[in-house]
Amino acid sequence: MSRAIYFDHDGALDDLLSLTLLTRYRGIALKGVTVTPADCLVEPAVSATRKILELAGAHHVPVAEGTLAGPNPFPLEWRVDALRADALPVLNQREPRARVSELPAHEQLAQWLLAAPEPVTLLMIGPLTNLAWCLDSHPAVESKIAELVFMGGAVDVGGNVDEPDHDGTAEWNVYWDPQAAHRVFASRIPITLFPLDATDQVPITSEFVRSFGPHYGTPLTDLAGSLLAMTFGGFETTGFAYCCWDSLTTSYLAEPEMCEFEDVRCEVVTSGVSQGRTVRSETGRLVKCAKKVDAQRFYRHCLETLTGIPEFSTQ
Ligand code: AGV
Ligand code: CA
Repeated sequence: MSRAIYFDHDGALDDLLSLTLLTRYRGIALKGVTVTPADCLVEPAVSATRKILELAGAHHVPVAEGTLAGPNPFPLEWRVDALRADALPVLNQREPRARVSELPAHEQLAQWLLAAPEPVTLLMIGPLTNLAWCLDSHPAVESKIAELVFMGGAVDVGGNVDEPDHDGTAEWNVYWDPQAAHRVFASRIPITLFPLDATDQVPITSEFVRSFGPHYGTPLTDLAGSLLAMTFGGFETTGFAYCCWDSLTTSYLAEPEMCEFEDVRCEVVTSGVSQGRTVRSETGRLVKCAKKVDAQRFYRHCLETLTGIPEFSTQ
């Protein structure tokens, strides 16, 4: 029996790589994808999502476009990456068939969850806006989620928000809509968190990207290698390395032993110069927090998943 997954992403290069991985995992039934208009231009992000599903033979998976926005927009320089991904030749070999929902993402997500026969896994690798709306508008959604796997936060390390009037302690997915994260943390949904504490350990290195070269010619490895190559240049221009934030989080669904976890009590700061910070607090809610990663094993996992060659060694 495969496990039902609903997936919400926000269209960055790492999100699209995550979708590509997800389509390859055995034992997982991807039931629906929602796109949050956060770290992307939503139209090309939805388009690229449908094209990836087409390329992966998963055009039966429906997609819903998000319309709810948080208060702190992402830099436009990052959001345009979705245009570049959507234009990649490997994604434009034929028309994508995946259906786009008539409902906006938040309403569609609620409908999917309410209709689920058993509690499901929800993977969210962008802000939590859609889920927060579901919890407020359809309280019965809460008991339909067996586990929320979320990329976000920075617990014992610095954040990645570099904006005026902010102290830099927050991670972007929480910062985009701090109130939404606060709402989800106030629920009783079990949360498995992949904060920067863990994802800082898997930067997109030149070695990792080049390891896709020998597999050139198979569509999914070509796609993944291209998405990864497009992340380069960030460190040189901003001082922040692009990491496998979302793809590490996604890989947890296939290989949960790749990380070590700590049960942490924390809360979300919703206003002021630290808004979006996830801070340890004795009165905070318990989350299962990824802290240590076997980075080499993760890089190998990506290559093996996408090439279909088990035990492939990057040497
Ligand atoms: O904070 C990490 C989140 C992840 O979900 N995103 C990127 C991943 O999709 C925001 C982000 C932080 N730094 C970035 C980001 C950067 N340098 N470029 C693009 N997005
Ligand atoms: Ca993301």
